[in-house]
Amino acid sequence: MVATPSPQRVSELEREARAALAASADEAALERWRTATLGRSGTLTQLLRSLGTLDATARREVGAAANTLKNALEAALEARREQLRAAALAADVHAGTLDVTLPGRPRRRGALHPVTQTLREILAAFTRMGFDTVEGPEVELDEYNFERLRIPADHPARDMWDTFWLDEGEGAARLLLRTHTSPMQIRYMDAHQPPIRIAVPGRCYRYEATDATHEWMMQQVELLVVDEGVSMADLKGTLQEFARALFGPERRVMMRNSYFPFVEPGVELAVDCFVCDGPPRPDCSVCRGSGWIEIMGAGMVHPEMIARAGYDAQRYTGFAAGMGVERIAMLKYGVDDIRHFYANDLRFLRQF
Ligand code: FA5
Repeated sequence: MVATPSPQRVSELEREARAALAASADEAALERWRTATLGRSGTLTQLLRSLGTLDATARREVGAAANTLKNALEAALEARREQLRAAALAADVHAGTLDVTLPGRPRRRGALHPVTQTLREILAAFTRMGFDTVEGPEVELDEYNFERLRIPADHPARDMWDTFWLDEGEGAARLLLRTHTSPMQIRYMDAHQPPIRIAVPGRCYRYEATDATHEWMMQQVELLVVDEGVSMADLKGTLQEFARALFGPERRVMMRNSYFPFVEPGVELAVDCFVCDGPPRPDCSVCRGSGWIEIMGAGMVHPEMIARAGYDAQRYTGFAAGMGVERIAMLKYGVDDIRHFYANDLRFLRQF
């Protein structure tokens, strides 16, 4: 049975409710208080519902008082909740379970992959020498990867690059994963006129067994320079300046004869082995006892390619080079097995 609503009843209810609120000491008690007072069948809600039994004047008076009380009690509940929270925090601090003087936990910062760092250094060195950076497709046509580099279908030089063929196209239109970045020599010459001075970074793929210096996926940077009067001396000077910029003056570089169908003459650039670091050791897995690590192939652009690009082969000459970024990263950081780079082992990667 609910008491008849009256101003006295409102005051009485307020006294009781405030006392009960003051006695509620945790979140659960606050929730019980809210249900008992302001909830659907709470005391104040019932009082408001029974206002209809009063005459108009009394209803207005008691109604106003009850609504004011409702707002006041809601505010009092929030204030009590805040008070309890502050008290709990103070107790925690006092008990020492929360040390607000502790320094924040630092977030571990990510870093660029060592091969990416090396690639950026290589490109920066060539940018300083006036090269533009351009990129080409990883899925390439036989035409650009082989044919137009003077490696026709029956040419034994195809054996130098074990190829991942894609099951589409035939002959020169057959698709493959490029085995080197050299196809961009052709693509670029087709679309531009000399003078040309470009560096072409990119991933290359070879279907071959892996070992300490061979991966099936690796990155290369191709160089192509075509202009009037470009000579072997320019090639040598550019590569020596590059080796000095990346490895410092103390690492020795060596150029020796090599063969690539798209250059004439062809050379290979090697850097002395950082593992042996002196007289070569016969059991060294990195240089295989030779004392040298090959980092790139290079040479003078074959005159036939200059002519096929539509340039005057009497007037223009050029040089090209293709280097392995992982090999260079190995030399820079003294990594003795190329397979570490892509093994996704954070213990290895965090060292750089
Ligand atoms: C080429 O790929 C030629 N396109 C390079 C070239 C360009 C010659 C322009 C002349 C003119 P080669 O197969 O030697 O050549 O590879 C070039 C470099 O890529 C090597 O010196 C080596 O540093 C790197 N390389 C080759 N195969 C691998 C491999 N499996 N894993 C890691 N690095 C490799």
